[in-house]
Amino acid sequence: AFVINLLKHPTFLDNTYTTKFIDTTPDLFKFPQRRDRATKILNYIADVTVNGHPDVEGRAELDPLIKAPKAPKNHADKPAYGTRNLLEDKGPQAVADWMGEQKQLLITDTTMRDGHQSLLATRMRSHDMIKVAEAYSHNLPQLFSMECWGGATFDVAYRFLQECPWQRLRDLRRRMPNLMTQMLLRASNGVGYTNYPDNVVQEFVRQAATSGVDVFRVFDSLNWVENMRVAMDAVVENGKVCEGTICYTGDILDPNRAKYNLNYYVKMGKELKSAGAHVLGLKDMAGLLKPSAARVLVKALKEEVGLPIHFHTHDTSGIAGATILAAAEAGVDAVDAAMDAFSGGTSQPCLGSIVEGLRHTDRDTGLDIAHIREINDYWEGVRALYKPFESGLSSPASEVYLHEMPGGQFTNLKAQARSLGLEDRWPEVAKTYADVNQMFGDIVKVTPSSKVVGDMALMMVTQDLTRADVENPETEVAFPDSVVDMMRGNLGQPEGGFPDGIVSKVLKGEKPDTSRPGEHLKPLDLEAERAKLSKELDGFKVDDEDLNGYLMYPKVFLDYMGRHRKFGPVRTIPTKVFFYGMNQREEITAEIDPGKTLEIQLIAVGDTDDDGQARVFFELNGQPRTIRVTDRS
Ligand code: BTN
Ligand code: 3PY
Ligand code: ZN
Repeated sequence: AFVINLLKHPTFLDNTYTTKFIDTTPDLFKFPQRRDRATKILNYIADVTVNGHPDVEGRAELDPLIKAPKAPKNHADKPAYGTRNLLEDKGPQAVADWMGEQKQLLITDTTMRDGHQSLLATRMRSHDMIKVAEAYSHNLPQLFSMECWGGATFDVAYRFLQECPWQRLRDLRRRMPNLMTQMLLRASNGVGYTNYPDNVVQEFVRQAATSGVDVFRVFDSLNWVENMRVAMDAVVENGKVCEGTICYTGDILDPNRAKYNLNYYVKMGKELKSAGAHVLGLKDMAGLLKPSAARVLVKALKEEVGLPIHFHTHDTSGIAGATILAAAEAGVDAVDAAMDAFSGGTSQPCLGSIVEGLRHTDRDTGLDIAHIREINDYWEGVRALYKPFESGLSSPASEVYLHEMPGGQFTNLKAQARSLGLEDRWPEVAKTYADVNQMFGDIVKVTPSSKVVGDMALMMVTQDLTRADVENPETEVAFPDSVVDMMRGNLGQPEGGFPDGIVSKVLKGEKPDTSRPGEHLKPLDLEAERAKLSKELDGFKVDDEDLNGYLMYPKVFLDYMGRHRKFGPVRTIPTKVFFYGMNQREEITAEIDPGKTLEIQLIAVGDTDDDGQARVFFELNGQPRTIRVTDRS
């Protein structure tokens, strides 16, 4: 039972695990705090200074002399005309047509989404993104898009960073008016881990488009196009770029993996085109597409589907750069890369090196390498601030061809295995993950289906069960809830369906529902949900962004609101202070509204008195302020 509970814990949901469980504090939102925002922020800083932050406790320490990095200067008077301007002027089809006409390889920068999701357990704060956004818009206006939203970033923002993901989106959008923003959307799973009612997905897309997303990369975790239509239609209806996406798994060149052969991908590409995709996404979430396979696949998709192709991969194996160059030779239109300091390993290949690799060829990207270096210097400084969240993977891993784990899951699952005492048995976990995949019928593994396979593999290794044991009708097996849920059909259907044998063993004879989950999930009464939420928050006026956050993650959102009432807009303080508090005599600023800046200096931390209260002395805008906090240290 212990194992099963652990697997259900939210910190193990996906890429978000780091070190230990954090007690959420549901009682906070029952006591509305009426203090002003400055006082709330001082309370937060005092608390972290005295008690530390649970998320970084016991983890690698920062360099004591570390400084907040500074963003480079703008090298133009104003942002040059970019893809976002084209989208605004002429619409999404014009963007797709333009892509197809370009000779240069178009580049999406993933640093603000998949880069840190894959390398730093998704912990990058908005503060560190916003500071460099203007430099991007002025200095790299030729970028195709900035991937900066969706995937795991949505819930991690609320859950661990104590900030609103919608505000992040608006803040970035405003500072990069010429560049398209891009998000990763898990189709009917929204930015969550299970299928939502159709109207919730539609409402989420509408809000994301309104708050600032331009390109929606829509994928389904089982590659079931039927289950992508609601999300794709919503993107098209909102006038945004719909990147209907194939998730790549297996190996098209391997005759033993014939299920996912060239025909399979071409057929899916055509289905996505008929479903309204403007652009065809090719998402290699584990980094399995080998260079020679990329040549064949990209050429076939270009010729037979006829949409511009946007390729995404991960460098887990160490040869993804070669795959990108092969795809470029075969005519791929756009590729994803992460800025150097956030590239390699389970993240995307290195942006600067791809740009240089294509210099003086007919696919020259046109991006200024000196400007890239400057922005990258900034990112190097940012990465150092998040040292406690480093996964520690120090070299390429050809093992990925065995287990096929997505970039974001690989290091996460390793950390989970470690915390279950299975560190020495990692090779078994990797092999079992591959066995589970075969037992489930060889499925696409990407959030959320990858999490199901991971849960099952960890359960089997912990309980010393082999695939044969699980499949043996004589053996009693307690399956993880996520496995039961998937076999019931709640994530939809994989190519060829789940094997009957495993379905009946998991469901103990209960019949699965193989129809599209959205067909039997009743639409939610959104206004009733808004009223319910407002009531839970003592009459707080719930806007559409808040409502959408709550619909995706009810409990996470409520916990966030409770802490927000207590601590205020802590997204405005520097990252080092957010995780470590302040040193004596240190001074910071926090811009809580445009033009309204707090100047905060920590004067001293007093002794803790008999009733366990510590006094922390500040100067706030030059005025002395004393904050009392409970010393829990
Ligand atoms: C959580 O607790 O769910 C998320 C982490 C937020 C913790 C910070 S640390 C300083 C401050 N004091 C608390 O009790 N919580 C916040
Ligand atoms: C996500 O869904 O968050 C992913 O990054 C899948 O690759
Ligand atoms: Zn990815």
